Amino acid sequence: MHWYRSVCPLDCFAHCGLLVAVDSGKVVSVKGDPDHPLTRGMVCSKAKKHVERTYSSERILAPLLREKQGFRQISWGEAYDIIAERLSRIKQEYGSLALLHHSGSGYEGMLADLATRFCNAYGGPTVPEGSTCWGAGYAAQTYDFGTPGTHDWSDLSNSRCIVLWGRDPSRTNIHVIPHIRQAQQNGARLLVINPLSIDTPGKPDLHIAPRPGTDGALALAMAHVIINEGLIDRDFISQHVHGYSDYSRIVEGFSPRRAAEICDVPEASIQKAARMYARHKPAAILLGYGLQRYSNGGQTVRAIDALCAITGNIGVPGGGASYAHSGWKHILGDLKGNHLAHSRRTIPWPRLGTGITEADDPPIRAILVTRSNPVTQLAHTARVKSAFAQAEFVVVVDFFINDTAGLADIILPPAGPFEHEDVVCNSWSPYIALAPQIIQPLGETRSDAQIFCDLARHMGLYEFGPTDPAEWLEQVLRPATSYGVSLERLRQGPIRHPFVGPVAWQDRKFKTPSGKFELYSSAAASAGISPLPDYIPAKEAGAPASAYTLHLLTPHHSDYLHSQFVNLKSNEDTLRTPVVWLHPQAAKARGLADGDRATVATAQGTLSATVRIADSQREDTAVIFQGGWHKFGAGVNLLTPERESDMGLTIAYYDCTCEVKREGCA
Ligand SMILES: Nc1nc2c(c(=O)[nH]1)N[C@H]1C(S)=C(S)[C@@H](COP(=O)(O)OP(=O)(O)OC[C@H]3O[C@@H](n4cnc5c(=O)[nH]c(N)nc54)[C@H](O)[C@@H]3O)O[C@H]1N2
Ligand SMILES: Nc1nc2c(c(=O)[nH]1)N[C@H]1C(S)=C(S)[C@@H](COP(=O)(O)OP(=O)(O)OC[C@H]3O[C@@H](n4cnc5c(=O)[nH]c(N)nc54)[C@H](O)[C@@H]3O)O[C@H]1N2
Ligand SMILES: [Mo]
Repeated sequence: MHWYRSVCPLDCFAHCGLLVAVDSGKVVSVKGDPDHPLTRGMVCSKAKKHVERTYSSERILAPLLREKQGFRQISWGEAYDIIAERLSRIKQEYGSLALLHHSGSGYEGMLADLATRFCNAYGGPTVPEGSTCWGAGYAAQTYDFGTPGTHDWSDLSNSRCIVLWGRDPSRTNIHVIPHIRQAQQNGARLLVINPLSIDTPGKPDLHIAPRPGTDGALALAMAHVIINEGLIDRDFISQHVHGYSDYSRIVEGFSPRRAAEICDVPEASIQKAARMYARHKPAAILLGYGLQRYSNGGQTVRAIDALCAITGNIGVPGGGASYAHSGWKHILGDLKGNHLAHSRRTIPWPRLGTGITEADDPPIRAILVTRSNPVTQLAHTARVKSAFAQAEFVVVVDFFINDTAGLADIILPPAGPFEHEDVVCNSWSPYIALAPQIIQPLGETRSDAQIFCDLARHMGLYEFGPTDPAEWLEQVLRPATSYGVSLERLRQGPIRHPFVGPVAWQDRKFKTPSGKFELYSSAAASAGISPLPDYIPAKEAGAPASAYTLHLLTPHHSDYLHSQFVNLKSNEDTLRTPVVWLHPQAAKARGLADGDRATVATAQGTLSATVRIADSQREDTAVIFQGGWHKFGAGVNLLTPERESDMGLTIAYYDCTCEVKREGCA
C-alpha cells in the first residue's frame, strides 16, 4: 500500500489536503493530510466518501446514448461522432448561440475550464449570467472595499468578539471551529445572527434570530446604537471612509425599536449586540452566504460591512468582514478562451428556466452541462425541466444518472478526482494545490480536459489550441512562475497566494473609486442601485402572502456537497428522503407530529416530506436541506422562485415562503 498526497476538489471553503492510500491500483482509504498548512489533517465526512463514490456500482463507466428503451452504452468514437454531427448541424442552422453551456463548480480543477474553451472555439455559446452562490455578497463587498477580502481563519484567535452572521461553520466550514474555540477560551465574545440555532464550540454569548431577510435593518439599527453611544472610530472614518454623513442620516431612521419590529427580535438584543461588537475590539465578522440569498441580499451585506468600517475593524488582526478573497485564478493562465468566441449571449441565472424557454433569435436548441446539476440546484425546477425538454440535444458530463443527466441524449462519464492530474484552487482557500493522477481512470472514463480536447480535435476546432491536457496544465501555471509556482514545487505541497495575507486591507488601500471604504458607492448608483446600504424589505420574505405563512430556508447539509454524494448507498437511510424541519409550535398549529408525512407548498410547486421537529429554529420557518434528488422524491428547488438579488444577479433562493399541511389535507 502506498500513500499519495492530494487535495479535495469540491467547492467548499477548505480544499482539504488529503492522503490517499492505494493498494494494487485501487484507492482503499482517504484521510486528512496533517501537513496541509490550512486544513492540518482535519477532513469532513464527504472527503472519506470519495472512495465510495469512485467505486459506486452506479457510476457511469462508458458513454451512454438515450434510446426509446433507455440508455445504451456506446463507444467514445460513436459519442464524439454524434455530438459533432448534431452540434455542427445546429450551428449551421441557428448559429453557435443556439448552444447553452451550463457549468458550475462541482469540481474545482483548473483544467475543467477547457469545456468553456471548447464552446468558445465552437463560435461562442449562450451562458448563464450571475451566480447561483455568492454573487450578491461579492458585488456588495466590491462596492464597499473594491474587492472582497478575508482574514485567515487562524486570525480569529486575535479577536475579542466573533460574529457568525448567517454562516454555519459547523456544517459548511468545520476548519474554523478550532479557531473559534481558541478565541472563546481566550475570552472572546461570540455572537450568532441566524434564524436557526447553530452548533458552536462554546455557547454563544448572544444569539439573535431575525426574521429571514431582515438583517439589513438589524445592521442599521446596530449602527444607530454605535453612533448614538459614541462607539465609532472617528479617526478611521475620517481617514478611510467615504460617505459617512449620508450613511448616518439613513441610520437615524433605524432606531432599535423600529428594527425590533421589522426583525421580530427584542430591542434589548439589538442594543446588546451593538455594544458587544463595538466595545470588544478587534471584532471579526464571518459573513455567510445565506443572508444574501434574498432580493435585498446585497444591501444586507453592505449594511454589515458598514459596521466594520464605522468601528475601524478593518485592516487589523482579529477584525474584518470575511466573505471571500479575489483568488488564485487571477494570476493563473485562463483557459476559457473567451477571445475565441465570435458571439456570446447571456441569460440571467436566477431566471434560467424561463430564459431558455423564451430565447429566440436563435432559440436554445442544444444544452451542454459540465460539473453542475442545474435541474436539482437551480431555482424553480419545473421551469428548468421544461427548458431542457424543449432543447433538441442535451449532453451531460457527469458520474451518475442524476436529475440532469436523466434528461440527456448523451451522457459522458468523467474520470474522478484521483484519476487524472490537475491543480485545484478557488477564492475561499488562499492555497493552490496539486491533485496528481494516482490511479487509472475507471472503466472507460476520461477527464473533462481530455473529453474537450478530443471533441475539439474531432470537430476540427483548431482555434481551441493544443489537445493534450498536460500542455494546458503548463499554460495554467506559466503566468504564476514568477511567484514560485511550478508543477515540481506543487508536488512538494500546496502554495499560498502571494497577495493574500493573513489580514485583509492591512495597507488600507481600497480599490474603490474614492480609494476609501465606501459607505456611499457611486459605482452602485451608476448601476441603478441605491448608493447607500438602505434597507428595502425582501420581495416575498418581506411580505408573506396569507397562503404561505412560513419562511422556507434551504441551507447546506454537513454530509453532502449540494447534490453530490446524496445517492451513495451509505446515505440511503439518512439523506435521500426529504425531511422538513418545523418548530414545535408551528407543527402543533398545523396538527403535525414528528414522523408525519406532509406536503410543503409554495407558489411554485409542492414537495412531499417527513416532518421533524426542532426548537432550534424560528417558529415561522420551515427548513429543508438543499441537494436532494427528484429521483428519490426530494429536490427542494421544486419550491423555490425565479427571483434575483438586488446586485450580482444571484438566485434569491431563500426569499420564499411556504405552507406545510398534513399529507392528504386540502
Ligand atoms: N458540508 C457542506 N459544506 C459546504 C457546502 C455544502 O453543500 N456542504 N457548500 C459550499 C458552498 S458552495 C457554499 S456557498 C457555502 C455556504 O456556506 P454557509 O453560508 O455557511 O451556508 P448556507 O447554508 O449557504 O447558509 C448559511 C446560513 O445562513 C442562514 N440564513 C438563512 N437566511 C438568513 C437570514 O435571513 N439571515 C441570517 N442572519 N441568516 C440566514 C441559514 O440558516 C444558514 O445557517 O458552503 C460551502 N461548504
Ligand atoms: N435551494 C437551494 N439551492 C441551492 C443552494 C441553496 O442554498 N438552496 N445553494 C446554491 C449554491 S451556493 C451552489 S454553489 C449551487 C451548486 O450547484 P451545482 O454546482 O450544480 O451543485 P453540485 O450538486 O455540486 O453539482 C455538481 C455536479 O458536478 C458533478 N461533478 C463532480 N465532479 C465532476 C467532474 O470532475 N467533472 C464533471 N463533468 N462533473 C463533475 C457532480 O457529480 C454533480 O452532479 O447550488 C445552489 N443551489
Ligand atoms: Mo455556493
